[in-house]
Amino acid sequence: MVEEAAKKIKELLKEEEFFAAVVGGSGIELPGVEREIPYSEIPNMPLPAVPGHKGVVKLLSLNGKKVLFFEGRFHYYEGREDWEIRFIPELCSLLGVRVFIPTCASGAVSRKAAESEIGVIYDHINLLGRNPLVGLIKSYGARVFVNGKKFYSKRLVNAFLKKALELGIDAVPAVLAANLGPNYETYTEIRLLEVLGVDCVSMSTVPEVIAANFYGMECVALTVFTNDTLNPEASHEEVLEKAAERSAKLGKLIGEALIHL
Ligand code: 6GU
Repeated sequence: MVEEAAKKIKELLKEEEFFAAVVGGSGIELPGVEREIPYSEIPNMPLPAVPGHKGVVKLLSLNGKKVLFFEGRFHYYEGREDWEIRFIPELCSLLGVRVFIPTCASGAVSRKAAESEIGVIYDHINLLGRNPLVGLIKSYGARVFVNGKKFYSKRLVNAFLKKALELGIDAVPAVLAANLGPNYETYTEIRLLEVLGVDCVSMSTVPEVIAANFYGMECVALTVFTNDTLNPEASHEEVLEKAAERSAKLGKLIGEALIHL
């Protein structure tokens, strides 16, 4: 099923292999766009249902490095099945992608995150109550017991932090928690997360990192802190404004970092 999708992308883009893949909901712009394919042209590919999630995959060329940028992703809170959550990571592995980078918006839980703009994720807590690898033991055997201590590549975490420093972008290493959603956290849930050592919380990214590691790719995840979870007074406009500004910085950071990886 995913093989058919991979075949189509190779045909349309006239490329056999891609260096890296970036996944985002919306709002990030990356440099070097050469072509773009709507998800609807890719066989068996799920289509985004969240408003503002586009559903296009872009081919970027960054200093000759071919990078795929998936704009539009799938969340468990939409009622998606495990295969849909695995789809983009599995597709990427079939396309020869070596570096897999999901991005997301998140709420800042820790003081460190609340005072920064961007998080370079180096660990996570999966609070989804779901795991995209459930059931795969039937076809893959013991390979499903992926080592969680190696989910985030030290090499990539360090490369992104270093590049952010060079560019004057305010990025910090961060622990991400994923909640199923679709509701945002309660006051007491936020306190719980804080006690657990969480810096930020989202509803995506974590399951994609799990799947990507299963499929053998080197991973890091990046997040823009769009709101301070403990500041309910922030207006929606303020949140959107912050998100746009920080997403622009994240796009710049990703573009620059990928060139030098
Ligand atoms: Cl505050 N919580 C969650 N779970 N996801 C988010 C968020 C908060 N802000 C952006 N995404």
